[in-house]
Amino acid sequence: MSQTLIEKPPGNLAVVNAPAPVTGERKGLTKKEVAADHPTWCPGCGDFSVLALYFKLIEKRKMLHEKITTIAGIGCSSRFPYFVQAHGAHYIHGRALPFASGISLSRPDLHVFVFGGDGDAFSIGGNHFTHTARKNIKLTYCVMDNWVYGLTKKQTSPTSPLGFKSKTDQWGAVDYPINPMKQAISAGATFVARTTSTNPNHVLQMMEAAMDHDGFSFIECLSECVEFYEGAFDASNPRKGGVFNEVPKTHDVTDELAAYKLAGEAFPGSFGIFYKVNKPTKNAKEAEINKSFQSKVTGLKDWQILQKNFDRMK
Ligand SMILES: Cc1ncc(C[n+]2csc(CCOP(=O)(O)OP(=O)(O)O)c2C)c(N)n1
Ligand code: SF4
Ligand SMILES: [Mg+2]
Repeated sequence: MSQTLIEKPPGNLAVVNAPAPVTGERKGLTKKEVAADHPTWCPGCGDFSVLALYFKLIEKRKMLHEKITTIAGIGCSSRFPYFVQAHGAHYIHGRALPFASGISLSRPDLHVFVFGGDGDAFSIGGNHFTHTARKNIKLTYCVMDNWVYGLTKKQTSPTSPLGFKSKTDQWGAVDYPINPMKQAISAGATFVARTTSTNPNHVLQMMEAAMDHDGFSFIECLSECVEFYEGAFDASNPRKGGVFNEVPKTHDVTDELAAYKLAGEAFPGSFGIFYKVNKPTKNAKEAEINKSFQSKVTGLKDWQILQKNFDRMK
């Protein structure tokens, strides 16, 4: 398997693991085949578990190399695509979603997975999060929330709780944290779920449900940074004396207000699917426009139609 460096944006490395073409009968991949480099995360980092479950998902769903697309921004969690032996990119800080949107819109045969951290998603990438959600672009965004900037060694993140002492808040964080679940619901995400890396079966369950959703699916996955925020999620981990409560069976996932109420519960709150509705995706709407346009310009290829549009803007 060859690893090809593609043209990189200034300051960041984009890498594509280009699998060799396979002939003959195709089988799904095993974890061994899809695991690339040895992850460079600190021993005990919650991100290991998320990666292992992604491999499990690939294996379980018998996915093929060329159908796996893993995109991320910058951060410890965003190193994710480096460790997956398939197509992917470690893109610009906070810009994973627009990059992934382009792939999703142009390749309806793929399901795009985006992984990243709380800083990447809600600080520098905050706007992209809102707009990708409201456009209902078909992809899965799994934010590995550790309530801190890990890669840059302990700065306050948008999800750090009040009072958290960091390099940027020596006396404790004074800014109110954002609530990722509320943010996702109010932005228009059509699938909003919450899980924690300490419950592997649950993570896999959420990933599968997200992948099967036709629209923008968002998962907040608590993933402890053992180096800079040790014990942050103990209250949600039964092995550390905490409680893991699943979303009540009576919860109506199509009820936006009920989902919002769940999102407002005090930590550790509930885990599971908070919100899930079916709405036309941007993918479907664009495909519809293209189809009707193509009937008027028979004989032209997609790129020629696009070129015509650009020419019109000149
Ligand atoms: C444009 C730009 N600004 C700032 C940085 C520095 N930087 C890299 S990762 C990061 C935050 C990472 O935090 P998070 O997304 O929570 O990921 P984690 O490391 O915690 O997994 C920052 C500020 C950068 N690489 N590029
Ligand atoms: S610094 Fe924190 S988030 Fe980064 S690899 Fe280490 S434990 Fe994980
Ligand atoms: Mg983080």
